[in-house]
Amino acid sequence: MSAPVAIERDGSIAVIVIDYPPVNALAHAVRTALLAAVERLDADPTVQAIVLHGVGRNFIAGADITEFDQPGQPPRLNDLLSRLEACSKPVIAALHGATLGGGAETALACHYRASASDLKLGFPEVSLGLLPGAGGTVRLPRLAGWQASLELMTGGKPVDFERALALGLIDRALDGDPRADAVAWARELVAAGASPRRLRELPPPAATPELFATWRSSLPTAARRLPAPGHIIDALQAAATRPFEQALDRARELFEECRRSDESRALRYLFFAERGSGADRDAAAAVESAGVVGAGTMGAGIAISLATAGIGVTLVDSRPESLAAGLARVTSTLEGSGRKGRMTAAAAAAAIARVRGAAGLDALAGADLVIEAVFENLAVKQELFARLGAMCGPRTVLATNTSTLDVDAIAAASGRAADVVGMHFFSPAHVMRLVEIVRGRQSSRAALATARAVTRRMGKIGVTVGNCFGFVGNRMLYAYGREKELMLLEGATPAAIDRALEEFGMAMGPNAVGDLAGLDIGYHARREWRERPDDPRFYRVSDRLAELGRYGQKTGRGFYRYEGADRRPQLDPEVLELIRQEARKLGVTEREIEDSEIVGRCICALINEGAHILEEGIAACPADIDVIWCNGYGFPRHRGGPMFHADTVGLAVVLEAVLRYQAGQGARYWTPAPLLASLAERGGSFAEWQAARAKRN
Ligand code: 3H9
Repeated sequence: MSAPVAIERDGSIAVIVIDYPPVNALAHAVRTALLAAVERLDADPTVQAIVLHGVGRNFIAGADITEFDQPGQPPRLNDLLSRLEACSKPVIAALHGATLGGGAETALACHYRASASDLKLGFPEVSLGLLPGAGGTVRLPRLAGWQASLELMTGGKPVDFERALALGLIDRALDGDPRADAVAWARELVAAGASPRRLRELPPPAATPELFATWRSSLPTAARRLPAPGHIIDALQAAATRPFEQALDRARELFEECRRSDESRALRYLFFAERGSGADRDAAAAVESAGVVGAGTMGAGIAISLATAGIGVTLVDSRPESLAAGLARVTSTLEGSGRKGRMTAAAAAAAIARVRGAAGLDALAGADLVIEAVFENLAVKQELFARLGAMCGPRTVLATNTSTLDVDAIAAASGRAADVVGMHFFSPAHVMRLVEIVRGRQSSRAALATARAVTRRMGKIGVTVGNCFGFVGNRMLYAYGREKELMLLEGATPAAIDRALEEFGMAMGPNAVGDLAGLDIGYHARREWRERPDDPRFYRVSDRLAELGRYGQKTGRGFYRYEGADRRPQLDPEVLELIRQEARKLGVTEREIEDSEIVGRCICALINEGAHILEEGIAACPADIDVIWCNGYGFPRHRGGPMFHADTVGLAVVLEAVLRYQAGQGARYWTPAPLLASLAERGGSFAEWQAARAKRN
């Protein structure tokens, strides 16, 4: 590997070149070399100005996140940036691409900022449970003001070139090669006698305490429960009231508190877990054309995702009215994205043009990939795969979007099981990033690699899982849902259950989720599940509601009642009465159920099922389970996912809870998974278990 930092000369202009793939993170080696370069060039009388340039697709993507698990090694980024800012010659940052976190802070410590138009400048630290800890909270307000600083840092979203220019963050636009243009501008600055401009020498703009108080109280509830957003506001407030150095020290202290928090550990873990283990070892086939069978909500969502990724799509539905509705949904959704600025109007029009409709499957004969999204019924899917298997070309990968059915049974019907995989999308498919890629018994490595590559190309997170009822996500959901249904019969109201789990951090309580997804969907899936528990209490309340036509939001009634324009969920005494009747019929005695039991039973059920899934090899590692639950089921990201959460609270604590529920509820659902029991007994964790396995392989 070449040196992470090099010095190149262009006459009296020196260029510090950072070349540290993949994203020029400010790792220890980079900081050390950068500091040495600055010292050397500052002392060199032949140098008149310095340009800071990042090789590759971006300037600097921030601090090296892998280093945050250990105490920092000098030089600290703060000290390096203070030295850079103190340089006696003009230092010019040549920005392009991702300029994030510590990268943006580096740009602010430079005296001048020039940028190419592909800039994405921002402070995403909050999404890692951190705050900009290398002077960003003190320097940015001096340039962009308080409002923009609060917005950028508590929101974490980067700004593009135009917004950065409007905020005064950019002094000069670079039209051609960023490095060469920045050197030319440095020469102009020298000729004009420009001297270093240090943000630390500017006073902070005026601010009132109310400004920060208002911003604090306007944070969303979920953000208010976490340390980082509040700490960011504290750091900015310190920058408004204290001298520069003291404000820097305060930001550094607050950063350290965040870095050590469980929330930040969890979010950093997810950052890497979601990126998987890097490049795929198996080669994927190129996918230029795809077919989607079934033009319902799911099929249309999948078609939108494929088309947005630049893949030509044929959407097939034998019912003309369904096909027309599906195509109309594709067009209106993409047009809406163009209008709302989620993509350019030209990109939306291009994506719309990539989707065409067809009534018959023969239109798919030459497709590279076909994804089925028809009614969730095994016989229907088997019949379809038999036809697809016979009619598609030998290179076509066939994917089923089933959420619970047996992928092997569907694959067998195709007559070419090696080409068949599961691709389980989540609804709405064009929004949700998760795809479970299901490995059938005979799925070829190439077919799986192709499904993973297409998933990545759509900007989604693909997790490869084994085949069983519900795969990873829905199988665990059944354990979680089973407990909440039992607790309904035992006396917890739907609202009490939802509130307790939302307090824990779930994006939505399970009863509200059921109403949103449609209680009929789960009802039908359970009828298709041959090995479902033979227990009259199992999903009794959901089943009764579905049988009464109370499907949830779409019928205006489910666990809750939805009335009025805002369709806010309202308690429904009829549902409470129905639950009491069902409990009486089943002989379940009602009792007071505390929030801690609601959360404990639902979350321990998830963890115990997750441990079974790991033992069976259905999930390759605990991180895969966590990625699935945080991206598909609204598990709180700041807890890192169910398996990370289990490690955080301690497996002995989880085991003790499982045994307590066993004593109260019986062993039917509450037998500890052997992996959980053995790890807990020897003081281990899922993370250690995974590390030991990775070492062996
Ligand atoms: C910070 O700066 C704190 C300071 O305020 C204070 C310090 C005192 N570190 O995402 P990709 C790896 S906090 C280490 O697939 P893309 C990533 O794991 C930091 N590694 O590419 C992956 O590895 P692999 C604030 C990093 O093109 C590879 O690079 N900054 C880092 O889709 C490619 O990543 C951020 O939060 C890092 N900082 O997106 C920015 N960044 O190939 C985080 C990436 O082994 N980064 N990697 O799987 C990003 O948002 C995206 O990676 C980026 C590129 C937009 C840059």
